[in-house]
Amino acid sequence: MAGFPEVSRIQFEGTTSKNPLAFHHYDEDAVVEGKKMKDHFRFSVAYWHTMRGTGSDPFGPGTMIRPWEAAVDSVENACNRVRVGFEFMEKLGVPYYCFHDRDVSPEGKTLAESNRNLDAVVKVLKEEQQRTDIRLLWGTANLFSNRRYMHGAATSPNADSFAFAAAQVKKALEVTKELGGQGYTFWGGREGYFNLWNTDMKREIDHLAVFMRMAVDYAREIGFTGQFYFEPKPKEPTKHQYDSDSAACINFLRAYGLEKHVKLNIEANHATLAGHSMHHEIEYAAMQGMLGSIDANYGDLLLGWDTDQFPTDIYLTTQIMHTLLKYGGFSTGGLNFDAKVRRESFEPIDLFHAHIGGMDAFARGLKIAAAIRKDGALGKLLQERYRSWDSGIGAEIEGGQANFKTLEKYMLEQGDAAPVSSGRQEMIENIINMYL
Ligand code: XLS
Ligand code: NI
Ligand code: NI
Repeated sequence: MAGFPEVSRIQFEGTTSKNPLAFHHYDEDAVVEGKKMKDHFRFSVAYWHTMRGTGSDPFGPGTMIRPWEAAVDSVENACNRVRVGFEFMEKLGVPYYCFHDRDVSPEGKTLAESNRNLDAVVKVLKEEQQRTDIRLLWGTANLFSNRRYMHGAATSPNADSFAFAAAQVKKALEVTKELGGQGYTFWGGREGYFNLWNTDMKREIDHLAVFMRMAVDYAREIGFTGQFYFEPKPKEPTKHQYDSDSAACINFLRAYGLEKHVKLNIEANHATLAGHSMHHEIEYAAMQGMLGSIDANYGDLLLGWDTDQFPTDIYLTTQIMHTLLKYGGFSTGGLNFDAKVRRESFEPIDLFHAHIGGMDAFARGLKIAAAIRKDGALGKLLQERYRSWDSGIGAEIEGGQANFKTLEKYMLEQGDAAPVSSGRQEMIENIINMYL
């Protein structure tokens, strides 16, 4: 099998340890704000990157050394890879994983053959889940690699591409249910366009909604009770992805009456591609009651594409954890490392370093965010900043007792607005830095 014989279970060794193959902050049973660290994060490994990433880029082929991979992929090889994947997750101490149908098993010549391949691998996934405590956070279908999806899947101008995608998602839902998956994710894939001259945008977006509705209906029919997620991304592969950002996704879901069934799965690198911060994207989704799950990664702003790096930036993880704590944390979702080791980090051991770094960065972010909240430093400042809404005219407006006429009357009497206060932006940023 040749997995990771040289590595044993990664241990928490604390901040004094210099062992790179140990956690320095992630202590899974340590309690923060009344909850164990592992329950705050619900860390997940992304099968497509960790087990299938080759390191190829537009300028060269794969570089990864993966001793367990056979020269030619087969169902047998895919089954063996599952065992290696579970060995990795067990040694890392991660409770969840996520996959696309085509990451775990090879695509066949026909739909029936692909389904048979998937069934064979799912058997092993199930065995491994039973052998360990590792569970499926969410499943999904790859509706973007095969050439039949070059114009999109649910939004393809070709109805057969839509039909094939539907059959694929039907099977992926069955498999997700079979494995006790807690969710199912739709990421746009190639649902979007390059050129409006050849695109009927209205028709395509209508089709996307029909597709999701069919998925929701089928889930109900087979008794799959997991949470559906929609994953925003503004571009790549297409120029305009239809699932652009949190606000656009929520608008789409509400416009088509899907908001009761689908929440968002938000990815840090997609947020920055959209010209937002991750902090903005999760806060926006959470305030709308739509934050479901997170794809944890980080994008290099100088490169400007979806670099999917492991998150090591404490400022970013602090922001994410601060918003999560504020809104009560995950229920079905988790932090899925939708991240890949660099092409130059080609040895199996690099997979451990990458995930350990991400988990430790989030553990630090959690501790920092909890400390900020404990002292109430920001809370007090915010309360003060919005004080004018707590009584008087502010309370009347919020209470729905004011209108343009009463407000004009009020201002005619006042003569001018009361003086505004300083935003104290720099002071607040300095306060945050005191906790880092
Ligand atoms: C690609 C997406 C993808 C989804 C799952 O950019 O992040 O990996 O998370 O289809
Ligand atoms: Ni993702
Ligand atoms: Ni991505």
